[in-house]
Amino acid sequence: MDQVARQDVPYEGPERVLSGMQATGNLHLGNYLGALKRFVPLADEFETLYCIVDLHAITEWQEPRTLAANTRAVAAAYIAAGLDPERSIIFNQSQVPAHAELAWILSCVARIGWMNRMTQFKDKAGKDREKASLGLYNYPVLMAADILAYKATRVPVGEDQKQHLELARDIAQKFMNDYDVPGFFPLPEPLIGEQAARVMSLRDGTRKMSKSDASDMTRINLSDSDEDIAQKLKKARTDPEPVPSAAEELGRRPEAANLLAIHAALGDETIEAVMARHGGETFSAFKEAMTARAISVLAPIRERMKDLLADVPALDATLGEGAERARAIAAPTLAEAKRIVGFVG
Ligand code: AQP
Repeated sequence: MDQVARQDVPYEGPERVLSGMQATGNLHLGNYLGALKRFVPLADEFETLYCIVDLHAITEWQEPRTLAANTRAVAAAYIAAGLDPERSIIFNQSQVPAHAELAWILSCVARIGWMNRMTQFKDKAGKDREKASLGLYNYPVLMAADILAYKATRVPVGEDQKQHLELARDIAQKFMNDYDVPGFFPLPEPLIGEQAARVMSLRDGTRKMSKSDASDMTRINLSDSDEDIAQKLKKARTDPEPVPSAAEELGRRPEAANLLAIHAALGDETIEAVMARHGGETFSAFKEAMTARAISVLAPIRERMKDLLADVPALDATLGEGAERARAIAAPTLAEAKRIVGFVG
């Protein structure tokens, strides 16, 4: 990333937290441990906005009815995981036009050279890059707009989003430099968890757990039944050695390290504590403990999601109210950005 000269004018607005998740499919344990679980305590400390990023979702093809269902499923997951829509602003991005409008302005600030370095685009577009949508390429600029429209100062994300956050900071800084408006935007800080910042596939400890992985056995979905959870953990790949008991072993044993990290994060304890208790056991014994813990955490979320999804009008009303509150925060920032750029009206 080209370094953008930093101006030494601090941002003086309020602290604000924003994050989002795509409505591209079932949320999984990686989304939960890497991001969603961490959203909840932040609401005690800060003004929080959590969106369902449906504009981002269509950067890859989404069947319209499935997109609508997935949008509601993510909203339900937010609430089921413990977010209170009275305290946190929960909404879907497409209901707030400021995201797309600011994204256009910021697209004209971001440089193609910066965008070409984004590893997520390279991963998602794969070899057939010419056929990827322009939206997929521009995804990180829209993400910068999501954050900067609210002048959010902190963004809880999994480790895979770190590069996009750095880009958002560079875009904010270049906007302020180009238009000579120091301190207009904050330089948002990623909040990356110490635990489970990168949950890996259950079938390959070197690949990230992902919604778009063709095999459902690679991930635990928040909608999975107890039986599914048990089955997936039973089949999770391990190695022939017993459960590790020392940190030095973890580097060469990615699948074992991943299971230990998941178990630790689900129980809010350290990997060291898990190794002290389970080190030397067989994986089948450890997986039983893991299954019990995973079900005890995930089953209540799943059941609450089902209840919430049974009342679609209520869920849509919650999203509508959230969007109204979000529009009220974003509107003055967008109006000011337009004025700064020189737009009339
Ligand atoms: N495996 C993961 N470990 C930790 N955190 C993760 N996140 C995603 N996967 C992991 C975090 O979850 C948040 C929401 O992600 P997203 O839905 O916006 O998009 P994503 O990162 O592209 O998630 P997926 O599941 O990998 O989707 P696909 O398969 O569509 O690419 C983010 O904070 C992300 O860091």
